[in-house]
Amino acid sequence: MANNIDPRELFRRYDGNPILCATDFPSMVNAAFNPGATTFEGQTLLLVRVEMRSGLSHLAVATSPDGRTNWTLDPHRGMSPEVGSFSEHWGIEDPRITRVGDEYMIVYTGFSDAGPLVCLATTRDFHTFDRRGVIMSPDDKDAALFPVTFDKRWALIHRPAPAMTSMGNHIWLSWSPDLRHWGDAAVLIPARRGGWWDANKVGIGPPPLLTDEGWLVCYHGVKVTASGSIYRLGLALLDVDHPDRCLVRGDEWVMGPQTTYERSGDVPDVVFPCGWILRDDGDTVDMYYGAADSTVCLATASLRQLLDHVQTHPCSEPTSLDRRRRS
Ligand code: BMA
Repeated sequence: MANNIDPRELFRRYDGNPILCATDFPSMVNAAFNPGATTFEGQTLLLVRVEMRSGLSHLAVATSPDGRTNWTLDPHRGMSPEVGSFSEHWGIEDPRITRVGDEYMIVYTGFSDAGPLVCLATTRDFHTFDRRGVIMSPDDKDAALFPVTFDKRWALIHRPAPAMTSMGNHIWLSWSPDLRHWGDAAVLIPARRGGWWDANKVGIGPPPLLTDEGWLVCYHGVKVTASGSIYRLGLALLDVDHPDRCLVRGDEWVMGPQTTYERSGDVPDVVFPCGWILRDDGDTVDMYYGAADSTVCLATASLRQLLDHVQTHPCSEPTSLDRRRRS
């Protein structure tokens, strides 16, 4: 399936991709994609966005002993949109899971009557979910929590969409003392402009990953072309104690749609990760992503190589927002 893939690519696609698709589900569904990922009771657990043949999505639990094979879909576990809810009226999408102690914080998109917004729910078992409500009003999506607090405040990465779309959709960071009240918002990673691969629209991928050199961030950038949008992935590194400071941002994308399953599907030319897992060897990063809004796939990288890459390929052209924040 892999077409013209350069062996020097940082992320290596799993030979068995896609690891999950619509026909793996007991009932007829349209697509399975954009999974959140974590480890739970010694297994890899994915919270998969399942789009029904109504067009609306819910989240299903899939587990595997090795994160690659023998996936089990448990029909009794997962999250459905809350019945009668304004904020989840048209479904729930794109979960990012952050583990805090033995609690899992799930930040996901609610498709509300007023547009996409950001919701938070917590769970300890992926059977029952405690909804903590809407934490960002519309239009806002692509959000993830850090697993620790900074001076007793939680930090959330999110992506509001301005009414004036020509201003660009940037990645923001907001703070909260209690996971309910959010403020002190500022742009964290601005969309670039012009011909860049991440011009005009960017959004967080998986939750930030803590490393000795800072918080490693993988984000998607969207390039609009004559035949549609291309969703690719780039890297940035945030300060360990001050995650609102971007230490370095890579200039090149590190993964883009190349295989048939990424280039063709409901939405062609999309790679869209919502979860990654650092394995016990401390270096293997398994990244789970949606391919073409149709299937669930896996790509693996070395953490050392990701960190080296972002630090040796710094952005050569800071945006005006970057320059303002540094002055
Ligand atoms: C984004 C999100 C994702 C989707 C992607 C590509 O805006 O809505 O759920 O995978 O577009 O269609």
